[in-house]
Amino acid sequence: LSEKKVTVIFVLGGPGSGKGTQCANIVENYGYTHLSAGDLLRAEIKSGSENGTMIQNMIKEGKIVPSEVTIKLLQRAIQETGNDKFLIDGFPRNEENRAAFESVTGIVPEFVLFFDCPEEEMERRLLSRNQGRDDDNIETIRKRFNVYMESSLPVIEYYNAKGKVRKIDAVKPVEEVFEDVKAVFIPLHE
Ligand code: UP5
Ligand code: MG
Repeated sequence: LSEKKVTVIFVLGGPGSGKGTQCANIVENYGYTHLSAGDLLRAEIKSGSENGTMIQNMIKEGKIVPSEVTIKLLQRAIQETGNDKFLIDGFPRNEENRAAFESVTGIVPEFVLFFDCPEEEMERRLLSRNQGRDDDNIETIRKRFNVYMESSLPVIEYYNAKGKVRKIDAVKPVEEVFEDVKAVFIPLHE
């Protein structure tokens, strides 16, 4: 992996802040490959892997899956595509994720796209998503919010201190949020 020069943007923000929605828009317009860590973990459960039950239990509790599991899935996905630029959505979620990814892959993100959204709006979105996700119930949503505040926000703070965070107001309608996202990407692609 290290000999292949890849560009990585971490897409972070709370549960239901719109990471997946906006990544789909970015892919359409700017040719990145979207890797959602949560989607990769959910696919791993479905595949019947030996880690499946452990992953399922952790997601149900809103806990962060051990980084070696998630990093292996991300590395495999990066290697499988022919692309050289990636949006990594929903990872790293804690300081250990962040440090392990950097040391295992040698990849440092170009920047962090941060979707900033109030909790009550995120809760409303998650409760009305209706895609049958095991973690979209009020008990698990509360746990996800707590883990986000305690473990994931410090990662965003870490990158913010390095001047690497591009913060987006994510409470607006999808199209308006994407206008702000474009303002971040246009200068990189002209
Ligand atoms: N929606 C989106 N944008 C909107 C807008 N501007 N206005 C109104 N509605 C909007 O959006 C959520 C819903 O809101 C959708 O119905 C959408 O239409 C609507 P979405 O784009 O799906 O938001 P997203 O931020 O992607 O929400 P998601 O629920 O996927 O975020 P999480 O971070 O909670 O979920 P993730 O899949 O990343 O992780 C799930 C779990 O996996 C974690 O809790 C954890 O247990 C585990 N995990 C790990 O352990 N390690 C990892 O590295 C990653 C995940
Ligand atoms: Mg998502």
